[in-house]
Amino acid sequence: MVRENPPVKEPDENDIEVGMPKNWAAGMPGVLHSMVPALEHMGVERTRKTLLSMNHKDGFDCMSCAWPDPDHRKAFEFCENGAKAVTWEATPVVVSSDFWAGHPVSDLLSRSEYWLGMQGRLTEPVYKPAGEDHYRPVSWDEAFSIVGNKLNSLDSPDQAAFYTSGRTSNEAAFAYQLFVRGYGTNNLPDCSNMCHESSGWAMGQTIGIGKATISYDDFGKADLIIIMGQNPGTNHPRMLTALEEAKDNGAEIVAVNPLPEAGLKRYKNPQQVKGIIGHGTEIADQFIQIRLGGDMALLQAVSKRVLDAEARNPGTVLDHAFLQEHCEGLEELKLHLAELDEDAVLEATGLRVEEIDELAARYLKADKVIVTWAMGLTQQKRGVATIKEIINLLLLRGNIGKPGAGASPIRGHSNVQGDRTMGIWEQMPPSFLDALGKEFDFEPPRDHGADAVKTIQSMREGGIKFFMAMGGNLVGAISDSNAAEAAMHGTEMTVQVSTKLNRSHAVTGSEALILPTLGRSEIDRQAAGEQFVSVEDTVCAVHPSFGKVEPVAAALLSEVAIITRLARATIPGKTSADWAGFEKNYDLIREHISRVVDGCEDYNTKIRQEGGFVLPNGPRDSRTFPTPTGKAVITVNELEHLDRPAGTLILQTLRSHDQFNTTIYGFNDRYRGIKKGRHVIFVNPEDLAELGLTDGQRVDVHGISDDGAERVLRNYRIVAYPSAKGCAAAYYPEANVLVPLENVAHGSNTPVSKAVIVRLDPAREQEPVAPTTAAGE
Ligand SMILES: Nc1nc2c(c(=O)[nH]1)N[C@H]1C(S)=C(S)[C@@H](COP(=O)(O)OP(=O)(O)OC[C@H]3O[C@@H](n4cnc5c(=O)[nH]c(N)nc54)[C@H](O)[C@@H]3O)O[C@H]1N2
Ligand SMILES: Nc1nc2c(c(=O)[nH]1)N[C@H]1C(S)=C(S)[C@@H](COP(=O)(O)OP(=O)(O)OC[C@H]3O[C@@H](n4cnc5c(=O)[nH]c(N)nc54)[C@H](O)[C@@H]3O)O[C@H]1N2
Ligand SMILES: [Mo]
Repeated sequence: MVRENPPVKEPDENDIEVGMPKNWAAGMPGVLHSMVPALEHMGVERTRKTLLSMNHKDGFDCMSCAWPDPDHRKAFEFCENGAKAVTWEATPVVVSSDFWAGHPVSDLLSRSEYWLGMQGRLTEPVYKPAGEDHYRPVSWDEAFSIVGNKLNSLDSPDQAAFYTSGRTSNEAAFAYQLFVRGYGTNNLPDCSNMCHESSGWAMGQTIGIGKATISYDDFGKADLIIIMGQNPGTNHPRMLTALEEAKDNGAEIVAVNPLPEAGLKRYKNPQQVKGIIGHGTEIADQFIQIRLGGDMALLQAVSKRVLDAEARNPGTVLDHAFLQEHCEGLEELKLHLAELDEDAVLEATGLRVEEIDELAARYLKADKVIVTWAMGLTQQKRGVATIKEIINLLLLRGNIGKPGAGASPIRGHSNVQGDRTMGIWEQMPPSFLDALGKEFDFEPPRDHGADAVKTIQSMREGGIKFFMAMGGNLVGAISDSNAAEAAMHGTEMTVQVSTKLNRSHAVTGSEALILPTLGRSEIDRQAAGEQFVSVEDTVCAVHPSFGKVEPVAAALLSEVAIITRLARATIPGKTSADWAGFEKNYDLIREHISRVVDGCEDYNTKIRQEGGFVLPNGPRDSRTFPTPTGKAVITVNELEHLDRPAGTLILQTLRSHDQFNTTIYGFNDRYRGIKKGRHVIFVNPEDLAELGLTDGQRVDVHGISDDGAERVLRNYRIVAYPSAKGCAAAYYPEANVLVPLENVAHGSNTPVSKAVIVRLDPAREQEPVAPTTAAGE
């Protein structure tokens, strides 16, 4: 079954082809696109076992995003990008034992993320001793004792940090945070720190819980769905089916985005005849092309119009009974918004008054409103305040805690929400720590730990010397790549638990280990038999996930096995945890989860019910708000927007259609008309004219910041693109070199990846440019 790695072909960035962007998403081409690489890489049998069991009730949970499964699952309930994710994981191509001798770390450092990922699955633990440039295979026992000895030699547990990426299962996450707290630190940074942290903060402070207040079925019941700062056609493609159903039921949809994203315009559903041969469904009734960072102003302006309408017709607009019984802070909001500077709103949003009026009219007409959002809102300096304004707007008309209405952050990684529920957070509340300590007879550390940005800052200052990652690619994902890599290089030991190679395996501490692990699609056999794991989706539904294909290598351990064996090598007897028992049978872990994690009582029983179970959620279920006063808090937020010095642009960093975060599947961004390359910057044609630049020209993109450090992306091709005026876009993770580490959102400390001030200079070395043609199908 195992295959040698084929030579990896990378495109020449000078041959990028640029065609017209698409105005529709998915449809049959989407499904076909997904099947071809799967069949090519995995063959018929493995393709059948993976693609056709993904998202089925006895199959595994798709690892591509946290979008929920409807109860009525269909055979096609996977999407093009889900298929890419599973093909990437379940590939039979492996990194062989002799790979390491031929590829020193210095060679890995010169390789792209694409090349690294294409080497195939990691199959055996490897170790790089201090002072050496090569990893070499080691036994599992050797690996655990190297790590355990290192951890026990540190002066303080706070000199270690333990990262988690959001694919880790609930069982592994629970065991991991127990090990880390048993060892003695709360340094548990995670990908969420760079992702929906702003949502968690804003919602926690206003409605008392940082999770969506809707269930899957609410989409079909809504009158109005407002999608802000999110590109579902690429990043949550199955959401388009829910939006189509909502439209069929009469809902209006508004998209707020600086870019006219394909999936927000029209959707061709591959499961319906009209999606295969017809025009598909028009998705957005109104497209609001907002400037980067302008959402806070837009939301305040709409709330002001709602309050004005109430003032004109008292008693008829606001949900007075709801506000009276469940909310506080309305009067302060009224006073604040009465002073709203409409000129500042137009400046911040770049919109016309009529567009804002139209959105307000739609909001006032609708009885049931859902607002969804993703990275366009969270990765902003004022991301927390912006999301608080969403809550304000929803509360005014009682749009929380009733069918068809609510606040819905759409999570990214498939189990990032579950990981948080299980205690992966550097700031878990005392009630959780108390329960954990009681359950396992130890005293958990109480000081808050370091988040992702603080971990890098602490490494730079010599504080954190040991770094372990349960999945992910922190140096690839975090801002200020050069600074982050220098900090990581300065540590004493790095340990990566991974399925495939990435940049974080090349940017090491003086000693480094790679511990390969099973993917979610693979069968997990332990002493007590085949194990399943559990995950939580973006609407708080928890369900089991069963691996289906043979593991790609016999030596692979599950994440749970790696954590429990490491705990035995590092902190035997420190807690009362039966680590060996955990590894044998994950039911034992779930028994503890039942007693420690709120809402997970009888976990082993509930997880075995058909379809799993839904975690309780006070605002959604009963309009109870677990805030200090028991009321939802309407907040007052000072309007702020970005100043853009003359001659500069605001840049957002986003995902192409051919990537999963730092994993690059390919070099096309079909919906945006890009083929064979990623080094492009999308710029509005009017901005180009003002800056004296042209489509196709090569430029160096300079990040402008106060610290005077040089941050530059060289030789990028300009693509004239209908982005909002003054707002450019380039692909993450490459563009991370431009984002200063200190540029973080107020409150959540999330890197501001969607608002970087840049200057474009003609490239130092001019390269020939391929002509613009109509690329794409
Ligand atoms: N195929 C695939 N699926 C994925 C991922 C992937 O990389 N590939 N990543 C997963 C993860 S971890 C996450 S968090 C999600 C990310 O899902 P998204 O948040 O959809 O991801 P981005 O590509 O960052 O897109 C941000 C969107 O917000 C818009 N935007 C940017 N700034 C602003 C702003 O100021 N205001 C408004 N209104 N809009 C703005 C952009 O134009 C873009 O459409 O997707 C998940 N799913
Ligand atoms: N500039 C900019 N930066 C960003 C963002 C942005 O929009 N712009 N988005 C941010 C967001 S939303 C996020 S979530 C982060 C993502 O940050 P991360 O989660 O750290 O990054 P990923 O690229 O998702 O991690 C991919 C790696 O995970 C490993 N992996 C995959 N599956 C498994 C598994 O089952 N188990 C284990 N142990 N390992 C596995 C593989 O080795 C793979 O190389 O990036 C953030 N960074
Ligand atoms: Mo994310």
